[in-house]
Amino acid sequence: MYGEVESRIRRDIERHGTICFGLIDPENNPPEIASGLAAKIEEYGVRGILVGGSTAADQFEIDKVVRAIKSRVEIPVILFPGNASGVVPSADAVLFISLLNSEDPYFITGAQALGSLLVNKYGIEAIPVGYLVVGEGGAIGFVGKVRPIPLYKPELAVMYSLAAWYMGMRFVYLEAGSGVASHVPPEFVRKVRASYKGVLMVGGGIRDGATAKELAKAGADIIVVGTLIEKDVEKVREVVEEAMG
Ligand code: 1GP
Repeated sequence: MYGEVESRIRRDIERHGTICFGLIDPENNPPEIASGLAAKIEEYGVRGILVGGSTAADQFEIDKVVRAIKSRVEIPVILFPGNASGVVPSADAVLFISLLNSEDPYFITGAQALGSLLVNKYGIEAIPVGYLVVGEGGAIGFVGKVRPIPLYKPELAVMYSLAAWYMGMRFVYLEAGSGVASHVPPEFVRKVRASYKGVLMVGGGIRDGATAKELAKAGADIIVVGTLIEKDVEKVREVVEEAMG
């Protein structure tokens, strides 16, 4: 029923409880750098590489980065597109994201309609994801015209994640925004976990093992780190170890 990549992710979660993904932004990391970082974090135990970002628009460059990473790692390389131009042929799968709390229908269904033709043409496995931006929101909050869910109002995220489930979205991604000061609080994750049955991803502002451990205990299935890979790649090992407990 599930595609190859999704099945593998689910097996990994079953085996480890919580797993980590590394997000590599092709705008900041040329192919040689990106592939070196990916190889390193694979060694540290990261179980998937996301490639994309809210402002990454150069399709040729994204494809070069994906191909370079794929030549160095065995774990799946999954697109994390900020727009239709984030879909490139060489990836193993794509997070087919709907930004549920955007105020602009373009980010909920418009970009998806445009991107769908490319996903189909390239034959890429699509993983349906309800994307919720919470708190500060960072660049995606701005670019995606988001009405962010306040960090003290997890009930709103519970509503959205239930709606995502009923609409058939097998993953929900709670996003605080890349590089933000405040990550999604564990209590917030716990509340969503209590009602959402799908795969729960959490990312934005996660920089240490203790935080990863708390979020894993609160019920996150996948913890995403991005900025830390560029700033202090060795520390990703600690995040992975604490998340997987
Ligand atoms: C952003 O959740 C990811 O989409 C990662 O955030 O860069 O803060 O780790 P960081």
